[in-house]
Amino acid sequence: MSEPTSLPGQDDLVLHHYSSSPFAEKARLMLGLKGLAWHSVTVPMVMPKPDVTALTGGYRRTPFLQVGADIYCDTALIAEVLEARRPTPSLYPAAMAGQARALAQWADTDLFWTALPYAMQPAGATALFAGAPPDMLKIFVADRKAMSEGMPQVRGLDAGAALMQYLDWLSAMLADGRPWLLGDETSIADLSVYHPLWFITKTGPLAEILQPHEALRAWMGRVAAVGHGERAGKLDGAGAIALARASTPRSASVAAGMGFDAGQPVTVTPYDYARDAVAGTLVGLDHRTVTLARDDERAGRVHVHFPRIRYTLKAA
Ligand SMILES: N[C@@H](CCC(=O)N[C@@H](CS)C(=O)NCC(=O)O)C(=O)O
Repeated sequence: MSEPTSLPGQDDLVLHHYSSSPFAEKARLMLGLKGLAWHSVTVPMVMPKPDVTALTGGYRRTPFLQVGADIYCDTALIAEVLEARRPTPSLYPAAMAGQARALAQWADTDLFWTALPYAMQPAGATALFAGAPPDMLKIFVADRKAMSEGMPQVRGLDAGAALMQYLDWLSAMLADGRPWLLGDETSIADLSVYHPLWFITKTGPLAEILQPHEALRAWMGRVAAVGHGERAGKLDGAGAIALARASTPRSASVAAGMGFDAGQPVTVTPYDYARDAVAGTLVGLDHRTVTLARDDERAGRVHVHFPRIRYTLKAA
């Protein structure tokens, strides 16, 4: 008989992720940079994800962070939550904060959506899915095709050409011998640029594209050495839902002049892909974040938080 395991506390950090997810690797590294302890929930790579959507209300992307009955979607927001929890070392050091945010946003969008089609060319996909059940690649490709419907489809050769240029740009940043992309301090830019390149390292022969970039590869070694913080425990989806149910969401407030009122029924939808609308009651809003309250049959009352950038907020 297995020992009953106790749930994490209402203030503990719970990361919902899977090991091969690049954005999850960014989140794990953020936890590592901050030296934080966290509990781990492994989520499925493809739909359906009933335990995920019980908590998020429909947002399916990976990772997300749970703190009791508060659910933080998107690594841009997870970074802010971790920064508030442990301000040093900062993900946005004062001397480079603006540049770090802008470079991170480029990496999480353009660089990631260049690395992905490059990596998913046949040789890369074969390496990435080596050892997976025979149908997994097919299931994955169909899932991601449905998820990214309407996005421009970048061909492998186009992605490869763009990636070569992007690697040159990044190498040029390190040409003066600085340890981190923006100077002497690690920032969110390092972790955001790292995760698409980390994904490329798993693509067998396609990883050769990194070979000429010696300084960049040495920098990747420094980022990897940041580590993942302390894995305090493991939890399954049902445990995470039980934790939400046993917790009370944090209070939030709606700022005046943002075009919406507290208590209004709204939806929040990612702009770009995985455009599943999350519906709820507006309880928090400013120019940086939006928070919905939802009542879930299994998870009870939860607050689901999104960044304001790259998410559409609409009256329901
Ligand atoms: N902007 C999001 C992007 C997250 C993202 O695209 N994650 C990928 C995995 S690396 C994903 O959600 N894929 C579909 C899935 O896991 O269901 C973030 O920063 O968290």
